[in-house]
Amino acid sequence: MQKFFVQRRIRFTYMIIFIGILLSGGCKTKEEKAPVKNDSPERPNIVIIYADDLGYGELGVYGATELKTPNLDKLANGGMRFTKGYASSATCTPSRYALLTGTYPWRNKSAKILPGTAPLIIDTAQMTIPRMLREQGYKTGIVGKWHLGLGNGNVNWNERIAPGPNEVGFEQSYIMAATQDRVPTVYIQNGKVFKLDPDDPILVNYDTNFPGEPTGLDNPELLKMKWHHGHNNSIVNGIPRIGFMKGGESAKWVDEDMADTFLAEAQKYVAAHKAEPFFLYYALQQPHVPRTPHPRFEGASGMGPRGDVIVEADWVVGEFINTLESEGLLENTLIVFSSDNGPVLNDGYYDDAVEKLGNHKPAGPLRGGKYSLFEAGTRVPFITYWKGRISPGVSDALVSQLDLLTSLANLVGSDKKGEDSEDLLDVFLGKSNMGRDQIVLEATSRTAFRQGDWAMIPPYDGPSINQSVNIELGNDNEYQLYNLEEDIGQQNNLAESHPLKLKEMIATYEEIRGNGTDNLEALELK
Ligand code: NG6
Ligand code: CA
Repeated sequence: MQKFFVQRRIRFTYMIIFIGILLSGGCKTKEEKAPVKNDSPERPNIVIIYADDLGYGELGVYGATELKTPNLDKLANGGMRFTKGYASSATCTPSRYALLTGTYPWRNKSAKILPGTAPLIIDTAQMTIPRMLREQGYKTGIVGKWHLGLGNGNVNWNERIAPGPNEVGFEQSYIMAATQDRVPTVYIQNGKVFKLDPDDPILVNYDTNFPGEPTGLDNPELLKMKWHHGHNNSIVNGIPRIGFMKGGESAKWVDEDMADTFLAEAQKYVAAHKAEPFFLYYALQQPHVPRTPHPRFEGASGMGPRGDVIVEADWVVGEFINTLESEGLLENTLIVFSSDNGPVLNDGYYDDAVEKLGNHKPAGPLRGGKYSLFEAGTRVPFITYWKGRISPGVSDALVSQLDLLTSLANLVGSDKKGEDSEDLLDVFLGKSNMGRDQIVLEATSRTAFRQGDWAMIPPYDGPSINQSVNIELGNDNEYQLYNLEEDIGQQNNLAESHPLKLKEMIATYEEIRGNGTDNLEALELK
């Protein structure tokens, strides 16, 4: 009899312990998603492929029917496709800053669209993805668009240009300084202008032209592409640019060859480093203006140059992945694909982007576009792929490019973190659906807030539409509140009907953003 009770007590004790284990970790709630340290760090190669101005609705897998993107569709179908993946900003420089540093761009006053002469905006002591990986023994390289500034404010383009990518963690760099529409229109390899003839030095100025040099404004007869707004300074290859440039003839890029040039450099990088873990940031220039497809892609989309360069971008991604495959690296490489901001049609040149769009919807079902606080500004294609490791699927978790730094650190066994970067490694690998709770989104120095299914845009002065690009910016003198689950197109402002939700979101937003209570008071006055 006593033995029976002892056995019952033991069973009871076991049961209590079991329940205790369950409560302490077995059943995780949303609040408890404290980062799980990765006990078995790995060292796969890591590649981030980053498009420029590619919208949420641009790929077949994201709903495009008029535009064919077979290679990116294949990548997405073989990996994890995120439906709520965000760039940090609706323009390039701030998004790229956030991607590399894991820090919100609005914390850095210089993180705005930069001219080609701007100084480097990443502190050379700051943690970045390449620096973190380099500390872990990775080889690190960048090929493509930089647009994070170079030098200290007074660059001599004829000498070594520093600081730049090589001073913030990249051992190798082959870049364009800013954008394809900004001077200097040359490639820069490890700080040196590529193929520069010392007898034909480069001069760059964003304020005044060099005497006697033609411009888009004064010499329309020299143009093969016409400017619509802005873009009427120096002419290079018949294309008028932003900023003035003189000299450097032998170093000037050929716009139509840019995709092939960057692809070849990316492939070279892989071949050179296939024996060691490497990180490559492959920053495509498409479909940013000026849209200059190689002649073999001209007409490929039936949508004019904008569609053609998206087809071209899809092709280079396919070729690049073929290289990884033929080098036997696909099972040992984590690929992340995304875009720096949402889509724009007319971004300053007459290139038929509007006229030949047909039924294509660059932003898919989203409202706004590049420069906008509405969803299309920052919600972008976001794909992770790792053959044999990421089971193909679609994830609705809220993720940001900000999160890559801390998540990749966890993957490779580093304890480095970005200031605003969450560890979502399991989410990126498709093993968890618990993404971020919230995110602050930026668009040309204004910010909005997403929390769960809700998006909140504070009141802003300024035009509701940017007439030049014909994009709704999200400015309104009232608060805007949208339930994205029910209203992905942000048509019904629920601010009036959901005052408590609005108040709660403003409070959290201001806590993160550090705006004080100005906006909250304004709300209460209403
Ligand atoms: C804008 C340019 C636009 C584009 C953008 C930067 C004008 C009128 N517009 O100022 O064409 O270059 O800057 O785009 O000059 S981004 O994707 O690099 O942020
Ligand atoms: Ca961009």
